[in-house]
Amino acid sequence: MSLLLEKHFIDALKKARRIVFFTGSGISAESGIPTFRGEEGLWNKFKPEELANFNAFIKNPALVTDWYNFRREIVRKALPNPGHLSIYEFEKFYDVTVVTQNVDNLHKRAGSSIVLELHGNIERNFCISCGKDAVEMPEKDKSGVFRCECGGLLRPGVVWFGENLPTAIFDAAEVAISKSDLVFVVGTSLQVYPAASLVQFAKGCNCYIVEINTENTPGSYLADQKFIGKSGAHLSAILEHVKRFRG
Ligand code: BV8
Ligand code: ZN
Repeated sequence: MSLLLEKHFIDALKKARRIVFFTGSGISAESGIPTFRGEEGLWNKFKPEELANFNAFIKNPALVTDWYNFRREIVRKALPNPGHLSIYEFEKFYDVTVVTQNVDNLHKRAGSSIVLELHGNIERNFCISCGKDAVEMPEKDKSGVFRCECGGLLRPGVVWFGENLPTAIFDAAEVAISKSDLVFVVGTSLQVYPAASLVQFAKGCNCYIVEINTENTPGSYLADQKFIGKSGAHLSAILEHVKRFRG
């Protein structure tokens, strides 16, 4: 796809040294991973309150365990798409930091060097009693849950609603944004806080903000440049421009 870029956007790309890509589940949609709030979204069948929180897990560990197993299977079969791969290729021309709300590992699998996972990683599991990470996932026990050697319940290493984000990761995201010239906001509905507050923070740091999304979002008014459309095609097309003047 060829994409006409506004002069101010080209100038910003030419001047930039550091870029942050702030991504949400929309960037993984083209890898076949359902988003959270779209029509086929994960939250449509269940409400976040019902599943992605600690109390739901304690109340019904087998149901929550099955939901994450179902999603892990989808993630394992998924491949990084042109959106993830373009972000990796941007590293040839800029200092790049990826700040993602996604738990699907696809940025790392695409090769990105610095990936800050604000909401954890679905491939990680740890014990709620002794806190140890499970290296190998054991077989489910009779009640349909995974247990640690100590007998404690194993839970996914993701940040649930009502849980704090990992402070060091969130702080590192703010530092990366404060040092960056350009922030791409890709495939996120900006509904979930405090992650969504990073776009306002980027504005306060005078970053040039580029939003790529198939729809408008509550953060669109903050964007200096906005593309309505799929992230895979748009990021690849913008990368082609960069190759022309930086290649
Ligand atoms: C917390 C891991 C402190 C689990 C997830 C204000 C301040 C602080 C907190 C709050 C606040 N207001 C409300 C809260 C509470 C809550 C919250 O934000 N609720 C929302 C729903 C209102 N926040 C929290 O609980 C956070 N913790 O605040 O701690 C605290 C402590 C105690 C008590 C109170 C507060 C924790 C939030 C983390 C939750 N965990 N994930 C799991 O995955 O199972 S969030 C989940 O939503 C995913 O991580 C997901 O990434 C994230 C955000 O969603 P998006 O990524 O944006 O996905 P979505 O489907 O919404 O949008 C996709 C977009 O892509 C769409 O715009 C679509 O148009 C676009 N798109 C689709 N296809 C494409 C595309 N774009 C481009 N190309 C395409 N092809
Ligand atoms: Zn344990």
